[in-house]
Amino acid sequence: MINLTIDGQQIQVKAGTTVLEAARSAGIKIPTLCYMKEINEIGACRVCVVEANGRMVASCVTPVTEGMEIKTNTPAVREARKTVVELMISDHPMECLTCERNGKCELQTLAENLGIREIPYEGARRDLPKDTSSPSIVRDPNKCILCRKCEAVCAKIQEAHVLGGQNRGFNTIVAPAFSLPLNDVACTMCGQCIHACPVGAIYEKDDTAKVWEALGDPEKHVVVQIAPAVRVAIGEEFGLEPGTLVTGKVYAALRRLGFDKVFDTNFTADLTIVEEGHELIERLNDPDATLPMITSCSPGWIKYIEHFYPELIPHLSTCKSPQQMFGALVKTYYPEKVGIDPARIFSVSIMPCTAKKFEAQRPEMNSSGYQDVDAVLTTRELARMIKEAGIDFVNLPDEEADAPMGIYTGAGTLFGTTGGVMEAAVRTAYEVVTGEQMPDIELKAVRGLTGIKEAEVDFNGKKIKVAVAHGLGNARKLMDLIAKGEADYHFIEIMACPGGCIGGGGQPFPTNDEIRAARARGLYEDDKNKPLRKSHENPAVQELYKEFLKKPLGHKSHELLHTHYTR
Ligand code: HC0
Repeated sequence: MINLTIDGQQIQVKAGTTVLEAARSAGIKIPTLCYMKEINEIGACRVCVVEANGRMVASCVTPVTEGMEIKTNTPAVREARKTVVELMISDHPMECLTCERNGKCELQTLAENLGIREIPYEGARRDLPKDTSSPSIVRDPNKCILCRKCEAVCAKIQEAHVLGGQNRGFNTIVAPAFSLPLNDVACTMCGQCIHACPVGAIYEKDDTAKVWEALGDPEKHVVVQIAPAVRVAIGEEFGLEPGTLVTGKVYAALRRLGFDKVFDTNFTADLTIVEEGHELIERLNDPDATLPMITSCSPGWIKYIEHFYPELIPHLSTCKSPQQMFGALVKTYYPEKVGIDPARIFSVSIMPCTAKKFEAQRPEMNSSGYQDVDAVLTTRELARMIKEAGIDFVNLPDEEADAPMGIYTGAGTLFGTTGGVMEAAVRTAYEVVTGEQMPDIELKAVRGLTGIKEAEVDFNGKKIKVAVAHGLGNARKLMDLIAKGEADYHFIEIMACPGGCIGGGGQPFPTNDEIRAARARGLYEDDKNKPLRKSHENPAVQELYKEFLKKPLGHKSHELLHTHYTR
């Protein structure tokens, strides 16, 4: 152990601890911009300067030494931090009022906390074009402060390695190799870079104008679906605690915004389980089938396998994601049922995910004869629309979703957290295979934020081995095992984002592990409180099969609910 003094406090920490972490352990807050523990410890921004034995050092990259004397709040330290931030602002566009991160920008907060009121320097502002090539993500290099957090998350958490430093000196920017457009590189559009960015240099493509226009068009019948993970996160935008379950308020808000029908993605999450469960059973019974089967509902994950492991695509379930199953049915089954011209339907989805914008625009996602999902909004975009409309979200009454496509079971809601698709699938597959009730429907082994989770379920003597990975770096580990022929699993769930959709790139700021865990608890609470907790028991799904699809994996299902991905 190392003994040192921080601001007069004697403390003891493990050898190798940085001054920043030592100070945090003593309850002393040092500001940072570029720091991410174990992910980005590069001392790029220098905001965390302190005095160590009388010398100014960046605390995030300075290890403690025996007898060290640290001072974090001297006039010289305060002045140095102020100068660092003033210099950063001197070449930063002063567009705070119109910036996506206005009010949630770490640089803005820092300037406020350091009492910066005037900028004594005039830096040269850049005027580089924004990269708007991606259907999901916009990059504004003019706002980039070169903290490299996006690059670190993309490389170390998602292992996609799409972003990196380009050029040198004053011309340095963080961008894809050769400054190619995001749409032309192996970007999965997961949006984890958005959460890492402390300023407004990366953000989702804003589709709210499209949706406002449709809502204002009397000829359009505007329907909406909300994804599982939105209901436990959007409350944060209105001051509620992370994980607060606000499903009924979201439905109420959507009606007040003018949507003609308010439905729920959880309905098609239940449907996905019925289709995917039967697909799994079919593969288990076929000695020539490709195993393990891997879930296909996370579009960032789909893009990742297409770029990095195309030879493993046959492992993917052919099921479309719940968003896209919903899109196909809302322009076929639903208009047929209620007697509307499908050409009038404008279908919107509210997602925690930026990659869903890309998924909706994939050319194969038009099996209804139209683009199945017309517009995708993130949780943050919906919150902005609610604010713009002046809706008092917190005091809204709880309302119900519309039938039939708003009815869901506890299994459907679990999709929003890592392990949830697996837990839901096992609940249904167990009963279909064994014809018996599962003794305990809660598959606790696949819950929680451990990167890769495993479980074995006994289907009446047949042992089914499953694995769950979240975050693409963890997915890569499982893919490498499969590629080497060393994975003895039957079924794997993969979600692109750490934590699953609760940690999606479109979720409120901030998103961290504590908040992910709180959001997951909200979904488990939703599941627990549902009278029906198994997808195949959803009466609206049963009615859909009776009236329209006829049977799982039948002709209509293949036409509307399944797809094939290409190398
Ligand atoms: Fe998800 Fe989904 S669970 S991917 O994270 O499967 O985005 O929440 O909507 O489609 O249902 C996201 C969340 C979804 C889909 C569902 C799946």
